[in-house]
Amino acid sequence: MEFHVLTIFPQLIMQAVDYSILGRAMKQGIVRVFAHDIRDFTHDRHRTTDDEPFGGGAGMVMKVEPVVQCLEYAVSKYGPGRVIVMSAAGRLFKQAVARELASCCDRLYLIAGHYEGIDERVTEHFADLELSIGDYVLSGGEYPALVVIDAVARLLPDVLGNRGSLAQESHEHGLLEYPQYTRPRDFRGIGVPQVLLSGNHAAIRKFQMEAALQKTRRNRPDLLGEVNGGQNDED
Ligand code: 9D3
Repeated sequence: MEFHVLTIFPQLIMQAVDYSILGRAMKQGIVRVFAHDIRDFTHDRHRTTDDEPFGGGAGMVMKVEPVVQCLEYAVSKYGPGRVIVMSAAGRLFKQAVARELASCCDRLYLIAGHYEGIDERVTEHFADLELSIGDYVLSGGEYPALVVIDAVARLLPDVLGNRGSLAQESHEHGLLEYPQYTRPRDFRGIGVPQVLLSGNHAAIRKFQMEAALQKTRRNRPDLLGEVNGGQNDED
């Protein structure tokens, strides 16, 4: 699968992508990542990619021409694909979206803006989807694009040595993961739950289910459809 990131920081994308499972998947040829420099598609002496917003307001907006020309160049060279604008105002990127993209797309174009946002004409006329990775303010779409690439790439057959459906397991049952422990059994007097050392597999499963439920209740009551006291969620 090919991921094409349109950005003014192409080196950031390529350097980040060399690490972890993505680096391996890329060497295996399962995943290919390209970073296209939006600045290469400016035509003025200062290589300007942003401008003041019509209607006023703080900050700068990424200009439509360099972004669209960059996209058209990449599409003409590599072929068509799903076009996604990374935006704080996008639809929330969830595991289900990652699964959908992994199964239905061979080539993704991820437009990562910087500044206060991208000229809406890019989103409205040249993109299929607008995605946010969560309710917090970042300074650009570069890390969000990397998040999408990582989440989608690890679902592809043969990435991670796959394990195919195992890679999807974590959020599938709607609970958070149960806590895990490894050696040593005693770290500075802090032990591990006895039952995990018991060899009683039925008891172990039961403990893990209860621990997962307890953790979900504490950290993500929204996943259980319970009322959140306003402690953990927004901001
Ligand atoms: C005027 C309000 N703006 C700043 C408070 C909105 C805004 C514009 C541009 C907020 C962030 C950004 C830059 N962020 C992204 O491009 C972005 C993003 C994010 O900030 N959070 C979560 N997901 C994403 S995807 C792209």
